[in-house]
Amino acid sequence: MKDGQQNPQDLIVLLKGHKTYIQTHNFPDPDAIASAYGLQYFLRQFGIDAILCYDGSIDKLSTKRMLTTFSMEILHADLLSDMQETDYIVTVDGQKYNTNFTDLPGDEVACVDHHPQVRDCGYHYQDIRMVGACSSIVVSYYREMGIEIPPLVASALAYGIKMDTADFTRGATAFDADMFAYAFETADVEKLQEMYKNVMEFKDLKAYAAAIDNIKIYDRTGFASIPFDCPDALIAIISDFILALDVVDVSIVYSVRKDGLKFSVRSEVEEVDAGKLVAAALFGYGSGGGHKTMAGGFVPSESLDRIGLQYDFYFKEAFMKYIKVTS
Ligand SMILES: [Mn+2]
Repeated sequence: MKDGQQNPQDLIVLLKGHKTYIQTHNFPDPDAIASAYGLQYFLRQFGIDAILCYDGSIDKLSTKRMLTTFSMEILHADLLSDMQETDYIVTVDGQKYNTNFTDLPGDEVACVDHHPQVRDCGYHYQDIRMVGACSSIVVSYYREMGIEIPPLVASALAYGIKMDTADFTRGATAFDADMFAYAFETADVEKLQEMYKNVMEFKDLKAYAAAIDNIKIYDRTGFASIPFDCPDALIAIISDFILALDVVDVSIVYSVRKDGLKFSVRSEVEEVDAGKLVAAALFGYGSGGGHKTMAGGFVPSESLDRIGLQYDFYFKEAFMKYIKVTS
């Protein structure tokens, strides 16, 4: 199947009569959760009752709060023991075979996403568009089918768009702005505002402090290591935080985990594609990928053992080598 916009009617026809799950990428962020929730309500209008699911954890305050603010139910993979191989799965905000996508027993038949496709997943329906937020694509389904978005769902989708585009400053397109406007028309603005209050947890400060403590800047690229296990979403936030420095165009933050190093990479310059950068820099030892502006990666402990104690130095060299070649 080719990338690009699809007719949501085809998705409805495909799923009709099948037990359906909507799966987000592991450790879902607000855009992933909003997309799943928005798609769930959309499909329900056509008699398809989908179950939302994810793997990893929902551990950031912003994502945890979404579940209560918007009254969502999303099941952890551990609770899906009755999922059959014949059940259908729609992957949102990510794709089958991605390193951050657990392969659940069901059949991944469809995908709604805004990340570049790395390999053909054999989807029967795939709507993959290079836009700022997956939530924007979901909003467009409502508009195309002429369905009004109820306030809670509209607020969640508007929040997903705002968060994934960093308030329209990261990877946003005119389409995202249009879809935000469409969702905002019916959104419960108070609920949306609630999501912006008291957003930081006290324990997050430890990760900020560690990153600030050892940040190193080479040639407009900022590196910081967090010497303990830190949730994916928080590493990403710290990567954004370092990118906000006036002397930084590319930020690379990694957290030291029991099973390896978890990377979050950001770029705000055209010459450096964050997805390609992390894939190239980790090549041979781990894996990585993502968008031009934001990406992630992982290097397992076995690989770190091969690199040795100097892995900080190794990765700095690997990232800088790629940046020098491209810029
Ligand atoms: Mn997204």
